[in-house]
Amino acid sequence: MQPGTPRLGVAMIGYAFMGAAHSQGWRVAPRFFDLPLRPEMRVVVGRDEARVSAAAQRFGWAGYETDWRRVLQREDVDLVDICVPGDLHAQIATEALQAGKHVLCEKPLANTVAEAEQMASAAEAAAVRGVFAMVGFTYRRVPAIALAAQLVAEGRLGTIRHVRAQYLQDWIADEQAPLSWRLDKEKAGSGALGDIGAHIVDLAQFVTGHHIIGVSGMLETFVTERPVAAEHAGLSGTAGGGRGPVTVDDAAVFTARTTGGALATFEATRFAWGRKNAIRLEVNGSKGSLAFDFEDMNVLHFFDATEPARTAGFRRIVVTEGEHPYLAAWWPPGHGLGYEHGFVHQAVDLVHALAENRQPEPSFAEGLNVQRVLDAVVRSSANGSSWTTV
Ligand code: SOE
Repeated sequence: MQPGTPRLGVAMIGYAFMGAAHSQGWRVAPRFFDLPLRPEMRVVVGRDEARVSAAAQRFGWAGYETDWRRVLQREDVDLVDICVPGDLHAQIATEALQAGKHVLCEKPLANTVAEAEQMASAAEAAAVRGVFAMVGFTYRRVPAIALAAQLVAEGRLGTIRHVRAQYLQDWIADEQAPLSWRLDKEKAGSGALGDIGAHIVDLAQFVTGHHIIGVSGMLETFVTERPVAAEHAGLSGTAGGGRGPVTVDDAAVFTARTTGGALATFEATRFAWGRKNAIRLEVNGSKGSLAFDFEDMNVLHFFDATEPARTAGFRRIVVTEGEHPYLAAWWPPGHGLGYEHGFVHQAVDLVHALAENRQPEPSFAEGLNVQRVLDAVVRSSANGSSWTTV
């Protein structure tokens, strides 16, 4: 980065799993990419002083605060990065935008469509003043996914006919796995649907360039009561005494139609034993197919149906060449990337958009669109899986 590069003061609210990942993004981005603004990790916010000060030290933040409203008053903060559960997104994002701070907000954008609408209109008003908001659908920044989107946009797949999207995890497949905020509707809004289903809705729309126009869905909660957690660690934790209700869905399955005339299927579950973070996306077009699985995230499979049938077959592209999206900044070919690189690329893309005074993508409007799809799935499921327009 050039000496004299203008600074971008960042405040991050929350410091758990997502906070650690975002910290990594902010810390590494300026070290590997030439950025037009230098992100500075000024302050991390959390309610528990002992824990937030330890997080500041560990993740490399210059300071900490225990009240998020205080950072909105700080002159040295230009951007607020929201990494807390969904019940706080609307309030923090709206006040931050009103205070003139750019916002990066974790997904799903909100817990309800009404909150997402409020956030999208706050973002629209702020954009007029050159203050921008983006939602953190990080998997868009996985190079193999970005390459898939490029191939579709270049017409290599022709007309898109099918999207098959799955997000499979198993971290609560054990019926004794304890409760956490992700299983609490008040905090998370929904379960697998919003937490991981939101990602595959975004990915399907991002890769194809289509939007979902209607759905037919089913939600299920397989385990309705679990032990209360004594300690939280990572996604789960250790069980303590007593039990409490699970108030969200464990799994969501839905079919959909898209603006481009494709038929799509979606499955999001935390009950797929052995599947840890399997985001699988398959797209079939009139001229070929693409397939991706995050558990082999440096690879994209491409079938080109215009090739002679005699030798045609799925091609396994190792997406680590300098000409692949984001890869010029990284390692020699074959030296793959990991989960955290999506957060680095997210910071890079956001910083470029801000420096160029343009709307970063995905915008809050796009986050609202995903929220409307999730809401349609909930309504459909509650109504015997009836066809529900978005
Ligand atoms: C838990 O299911 C979780 O951490 C999600 O909240 C993230 O968005 C996903 O990327 C990984 O899994």
